[in-house]
Amino acid sequence: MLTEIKAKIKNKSRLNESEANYLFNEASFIETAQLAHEANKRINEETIFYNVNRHLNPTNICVMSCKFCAFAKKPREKGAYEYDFDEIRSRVLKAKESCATEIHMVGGLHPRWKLDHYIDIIKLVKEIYPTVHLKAFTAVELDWLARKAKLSMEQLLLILKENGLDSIPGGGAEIFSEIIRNKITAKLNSEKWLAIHRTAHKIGIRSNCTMLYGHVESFEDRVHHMTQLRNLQDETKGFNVFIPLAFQPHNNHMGIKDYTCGLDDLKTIAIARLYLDNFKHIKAYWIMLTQDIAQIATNFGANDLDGTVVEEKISSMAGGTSGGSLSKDQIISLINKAQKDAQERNSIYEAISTKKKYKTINIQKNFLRPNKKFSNENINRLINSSLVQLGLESENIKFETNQNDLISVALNFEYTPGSLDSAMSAYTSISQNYKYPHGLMINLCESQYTRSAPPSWAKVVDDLNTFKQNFPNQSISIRGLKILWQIAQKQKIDIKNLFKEISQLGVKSIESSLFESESTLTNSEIIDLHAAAHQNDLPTIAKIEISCPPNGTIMWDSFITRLEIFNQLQEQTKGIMAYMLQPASNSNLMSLEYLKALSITKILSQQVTEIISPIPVIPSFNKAETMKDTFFCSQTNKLLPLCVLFGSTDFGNIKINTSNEKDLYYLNKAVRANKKNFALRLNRFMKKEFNLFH
Ligand code: V47
Repeated sequence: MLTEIKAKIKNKSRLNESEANYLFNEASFIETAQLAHEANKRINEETIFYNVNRHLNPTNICVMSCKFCAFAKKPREKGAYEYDFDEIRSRVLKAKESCATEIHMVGGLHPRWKLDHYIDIIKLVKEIYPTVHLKAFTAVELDWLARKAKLSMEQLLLILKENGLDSIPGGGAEIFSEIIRNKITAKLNSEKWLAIHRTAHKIGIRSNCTMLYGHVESFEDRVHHMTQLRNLQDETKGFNVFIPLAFQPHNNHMGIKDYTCGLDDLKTIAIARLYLDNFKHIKAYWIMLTQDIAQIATNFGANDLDGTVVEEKISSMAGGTSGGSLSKDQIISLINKAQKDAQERNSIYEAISTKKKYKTINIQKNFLRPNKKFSNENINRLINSSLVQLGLESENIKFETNQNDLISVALNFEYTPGSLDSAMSAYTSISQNYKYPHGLMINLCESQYTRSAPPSWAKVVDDLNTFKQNFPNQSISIRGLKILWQIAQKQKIDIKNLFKEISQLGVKSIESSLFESESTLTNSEIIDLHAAAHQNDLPTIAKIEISCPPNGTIMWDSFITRLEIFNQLQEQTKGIMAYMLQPASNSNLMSLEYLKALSITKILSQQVTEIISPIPVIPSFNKAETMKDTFFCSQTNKLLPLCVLFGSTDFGNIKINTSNEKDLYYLNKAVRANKKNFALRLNRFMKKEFNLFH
């Protein structure tokens, strides 16, 4: 069916519901994304819109009790508020000072506020800031106001328009399938929602439209929802933009613990771009998606990021982790780093102010690359390719090994030299009850966050011997490649002899630690280190750090150099089991850049077929993790499923010293979202398929 869909898109013919359902359920996601990206470029070229806006929510007091909502409060409930005119005035003044072009104003269905009160608010806004565009009142609020004032919708809208209302936001649409809608809200039905927008369009008020997804609806429900919007748009042409809203699961009554995963977010945006052929604009609302996913979405069909927002309540009260505000410069940078031009717009999508063009990146011509294997042209082509193009290229590379559809993780008991006795007894009790195959990892890095002085080598050897005697069949690995190098220097022994000793002790493999920076090692030092291990039958995991200064782009030169020298070593020794990609410490790396590095690694290094993305343990990727005790919106949920799409085959190591059910749950979810199989990685990167949750 994809061939027919491709042909239809090419001929600009409309997709039907079953084709959209096919895209959700069965089509290759990366091919769908490519189609959406191309369609978007045809419609909007390389331009991504943003606006300078400010949210204003005059009250959260609401007579409705929508299950998904964390914003609404009952009049005497803790946290209920209503702004007086002074409060509103000061917020509008702030909007004016910050040159916001739009105020987005919505609130609860207040039991006592009458139409006159709302009109006074509108008048106040326009009195203070006459040129601002006032986008206000969802269809739900409008319905409530009209009923209270005993006016027809048309009468109400004309009054509001006369007093300063400029357009209507897209809220309250939720999901149009009545069965699902009735499960999550008792607010106006879908027919009424559509009728209100139809009326608005008829009298010249433009509006936006949304879809709340990621709760209890199915893909079919999403397609059905978009069909209704597409039909109305055919009729009126009054919608500015379509905005899919990712469900935020906290502080509400849906009983859902998960945020939407990155793959689902992008799929929804890409399919919306393809299906809604009569919409010029698709918004990736960064507040609900996270900045990282919204940025990626600019390469998957979206052409608008919404705005600076400043004070957001609806999403943040429901557990949104993106923070409520972005400066204009930050939005521009997000867009430019996604290789798109940033264009400020007004509320009806007219361009205002100058466009900020993105700049092509080039590796430095004079950068010293010792084994210059790839041509500069080839590298420049790759680093300037769109993310979706890289995804497609890397997906088309298939390796002969049958391990590639198995996405793995290694489970290890980790021992950091120190208190051997307590570790031995902990290990004995954990491993006796532990239900999955696992290994033993001697972790030479004292703590995850600090680098330590090298431990005494004699002590490490003693500890290793003790473990070996007590657990003769257990597979033992060592983590801390650079520390081994430091140990060899301190002991004044040849690193080769050190590895020989390690090998004789029965250790099976060596890997770098996430927390030791290898950028201080020269290229020849790092190669000597790996080569010495390989010579002693110790395969290694080679770490490649991605450096990205704040406000800069990835330092591709050093990244590519490491890749080239490792690839060359691999041709000689075949000792590298996998590459592990990690942001260098203090790097300000966005998900989009990480994914680019991932697929470029796969494209350029076909001698190493396993690529590790240790997302769950990378602290800089998990800053947003605010709700540790419940489920969380960290990159483990958002980014990890995308890593699989862009070439990752393994998620690194999970410690079994403490409970890791939550990690395993997310890892498994990331694999299944990609329709791949989950495996445990055993000794020397052998994978064993594993069904975690039957
Ligand atoms: O209607 C409520 C949604 C909407 C949650 O028109 C939730 O430009 C996720 O419509 N998780 C209001 N979503 C926000 C809205 C909007 C936002 C940005 C731009 C525009 C625009 C419109 O927020 C509600 C509801 O669908 N919502 N609770 C929640 N827990």
